[in-house]
Amino acid sequence: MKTSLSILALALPLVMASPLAHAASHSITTFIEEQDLNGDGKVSLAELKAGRQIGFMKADLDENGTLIEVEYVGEYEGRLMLKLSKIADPEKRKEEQQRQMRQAKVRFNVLDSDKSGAIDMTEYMASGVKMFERQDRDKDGFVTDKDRILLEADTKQGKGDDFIAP
Ligand SMILES: [Ca+2]
Ligand SMILES: [Ca+2]
Ligand SMILES: [Ca+2]
Repeated sequence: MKTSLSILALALPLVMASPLAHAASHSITTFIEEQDLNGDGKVSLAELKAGRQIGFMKADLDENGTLIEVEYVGEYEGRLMLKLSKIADPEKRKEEQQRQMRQAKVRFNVLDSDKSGAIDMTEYMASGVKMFERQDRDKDGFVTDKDRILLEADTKQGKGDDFIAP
């Protein structure tokens, strides 16, 4: 009994700080964490493009140059599981997983802009560039922590958006 109680006490703050509390500004922080390849704390468009290219190649399991749904969703699921492992509550984890996987399928259809049933590199890149431009709030060509602060201020005034990285 004593053991399970102390585990609960340990787990609780983790749940509170979980990615479930997903603010728009949080997505810029995640974006920088994931896309800042040279570790200088900001993301350039060139970095974004390089990262997108690697991501695409990783997902393209049969290496035919396009991503079908199972490839796109599968690659996302791998990264998602890693993130979700930080959520202590198994119920919450499952709920979040189902929600995120539903969104991944929706994103697949959005990314497949010509509705060919597969995402090609052009489509994948275009969505990355669009995402970059939206995150770069001050339009200086880099996504930085300053953009996160700007977004936070805009959100407070009701001008921010809930754009989620595809
Ligand atoms: Ca493929
Ligand atoms: Ca397509
Ligand atoms: Ca910027």
